[in-house]
Amino acid sequence: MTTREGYETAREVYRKIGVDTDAAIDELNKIPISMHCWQGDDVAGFEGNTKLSGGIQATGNYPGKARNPEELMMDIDMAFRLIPGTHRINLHASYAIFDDGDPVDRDQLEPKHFKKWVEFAKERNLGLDFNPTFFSHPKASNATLSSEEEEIRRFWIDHGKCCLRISEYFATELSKPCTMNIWIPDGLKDIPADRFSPRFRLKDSLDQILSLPYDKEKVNVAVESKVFGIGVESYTVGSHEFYMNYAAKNNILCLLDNGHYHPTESVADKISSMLLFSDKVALHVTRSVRWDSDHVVLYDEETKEIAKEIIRNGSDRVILALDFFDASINRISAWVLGMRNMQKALLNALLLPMDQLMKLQNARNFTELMVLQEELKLYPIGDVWNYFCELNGVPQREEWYEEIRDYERNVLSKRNE
Ligand code: RNT
Ligand code: ZN
Repeated sequence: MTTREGYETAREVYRKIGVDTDAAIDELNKIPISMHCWQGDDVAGFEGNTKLSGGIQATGNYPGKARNPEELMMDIDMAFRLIPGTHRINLHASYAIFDDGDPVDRDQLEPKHFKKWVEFAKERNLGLDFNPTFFSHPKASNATLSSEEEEIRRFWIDHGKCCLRISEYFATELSKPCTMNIWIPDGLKDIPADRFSPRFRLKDSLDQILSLPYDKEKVNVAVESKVFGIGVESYTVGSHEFYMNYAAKNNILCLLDNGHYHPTESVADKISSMLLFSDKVALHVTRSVRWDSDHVVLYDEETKEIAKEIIRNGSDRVILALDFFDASINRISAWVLGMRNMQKALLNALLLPMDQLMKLQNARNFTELMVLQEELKLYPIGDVWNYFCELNGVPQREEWYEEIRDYERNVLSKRNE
């Protein structure tokens, strides 16, 4: 059976429950996902400081990691050859490219340090998103935007402002809005004496960064909270309540990373509440195994539930990015799997007879609702997925892995640490 024949049979199966598979495919093609550059090199960046700090960790030492901009770009290209659709790249400030051999510190970064990334994105019709880097730096060893040392806090405020200018430059050059996400690692290992003052300073620092005039149509500023990090287990300055209130009051975006909540909390459940009170919400989709471990996104229940909420509430209202860093497996496979899995989860949501399911809920017919939801799990989504891959000219099923194997043999295995 050809892919097309498989698809036609599946289309008929879905048609019987009122689902239009062609429409689902069109819709899926319109949803860009921001692929995080930092999976390609274990969040190392190009500043020559390979020590990751800030309570996050990439574990493993799988060979072949990208060591410079050329290699990272090559690897991103390889990944995008295997991922259906046109997407975005999420950069961190630590991925600045100083080609005149004249590096500057993070409080001096300028758009020109990201010119090569803009050229790269332009040639490929990709969008760019951005993140100031408030970790892996000597001035971040204690605290950043919440620091009690005014000189340190000033440095990081200036970094935030530089990044806002760079984000605007991305949006202008690419004629696509750029999301700039702020996450800081500030917190305390043990019981604080004063929870208020660091938060007061963080609020003031954010106010100062955002006092820089910028075009709100071009740059979506987002703030990302966290429950805890390694070494800062007892207190996180940028908590969920802090940022949710800050974002609401200042009309910026709240970013929800599904690794950043208590393990029984569900980010899928938060999306509808956020969207009742703001236009948009931003997401970092990841997989936490017992803690914010940043494992590769799978096609699992949590991801599917998040995707359902994205589709139910309007995919144009959710700014979607991935965030994980696994150094124990082929890094390009990690990207491809995470991206394809997120897309599969979106497709799964697009193939649900949403109206019918909602009707059952409203009629409080919970038996039939459960029956249908369970039976839908074995509907032939795979045939629709394969056809979607064929339409986009990327390999189907596990066939993509062969290309990674060749790339590993011909390119990655020749890289030495
Ligand atoms: C850390 C946050 C943050 C980072 C990236 C590298 O816990 O999730 O988003 O992962 O900025
Ligand atoms: Zn994150």
